[in-house]
Amino acid sequence: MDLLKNIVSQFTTEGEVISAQPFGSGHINDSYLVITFPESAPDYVLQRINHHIFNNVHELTCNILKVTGHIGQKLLTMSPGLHGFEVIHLIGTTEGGFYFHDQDGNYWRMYNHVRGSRSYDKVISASLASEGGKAFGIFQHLTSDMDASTLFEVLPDFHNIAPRLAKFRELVTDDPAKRVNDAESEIAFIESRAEEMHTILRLGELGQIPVRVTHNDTKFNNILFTPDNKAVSVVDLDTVMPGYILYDFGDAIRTGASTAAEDEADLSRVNIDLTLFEAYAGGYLGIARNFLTAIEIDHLAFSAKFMTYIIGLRFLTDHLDGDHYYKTGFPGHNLQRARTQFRLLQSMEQHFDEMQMIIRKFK
Ligand code: GN1
Ligand code: MG
Repeated sequence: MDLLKNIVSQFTTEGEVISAQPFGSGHINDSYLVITFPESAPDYVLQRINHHIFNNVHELTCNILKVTGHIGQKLLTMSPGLHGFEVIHLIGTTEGGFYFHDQDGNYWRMYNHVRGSRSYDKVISASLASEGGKAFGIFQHLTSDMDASTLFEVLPDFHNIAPRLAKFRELVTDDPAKRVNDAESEIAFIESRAEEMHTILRLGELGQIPVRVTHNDTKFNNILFTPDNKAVSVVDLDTVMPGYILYDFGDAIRTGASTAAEDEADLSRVNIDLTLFEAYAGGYLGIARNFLTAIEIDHLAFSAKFMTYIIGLRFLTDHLDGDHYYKTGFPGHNLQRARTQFRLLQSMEQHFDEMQMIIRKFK
């Protein structure tokens, strides 16, 4: 706590810190909710950025400032706040920057905490899913007039299937952690769908889908809700970069329209929930159909399969590599996460025609 208090004192915060507790369920950065006194002072989210993964904290911060500045400006000048939407903002340091580099080499930054807001690891109702869809629809709408090329590519090729598969195949060959034998069926699962999963990459290479400002980590728990479950903001802006909109839709469905958690061990509980899918898609397209192209809309259902595949691939890759990338809670956690993704993907495959029909309804 003293360490964290000392870090907080590097930022231009209001009030006195009364607690700083681990916050959220991210797999990469360490986050703390900082509560201050008096109650009228804002609360904050303090984060230690994983600089082994995000190795250009300066450019990453510039991206966040650009995007939050752009959205903040638009919210000020637009019809009285789009559905009450807010944008989070970085807190300045006493030195005039937006991150603090400590003596041990750690990078820290702070955001305001949206008062009274909460997130959901599990979607509890169709209306929550619909609100979530609206939130990312609004985020993308408000950034749709930004020039994506002004943003730095923080994690190059983040959702690019070709280098992800190449790295995976290299590990299958080298087998550094001696785990290939026990993952044969998962490896075969990846290979059996590898060809189909180049679809979005090819559309991009042919110029058939535009590069836009995208969030790239649209897990459902990155959406903030008010106490009465209205979506109020989106968080986790580290991976905001140029990208394809399909990635953002797909990852939200992977996490927001599944009947189970990302690492559910009982695979019989893992399915696509078409009611949640329809609700999210309806909330999202209610806003996004105004700026998406027909080709983008036609691939939304596929994007859910794609993101479930590529995230499963990344979990499996990290498992074969010996668990260096994601935080894990127990041995074999990454393999379990991968299996859950593959089961969810199979369920989407079984219901793919229905998913397509649902999207068509909102077109
Ligand atoms: C990581 O840390 P978190 O939960 O925000 C990952 C995402 C994955 C996600 C899977 C920078 O996000 O790409 O979708 O785990 N972020 C990074 O749960 O790799
Ligand atoms: Mg993230």
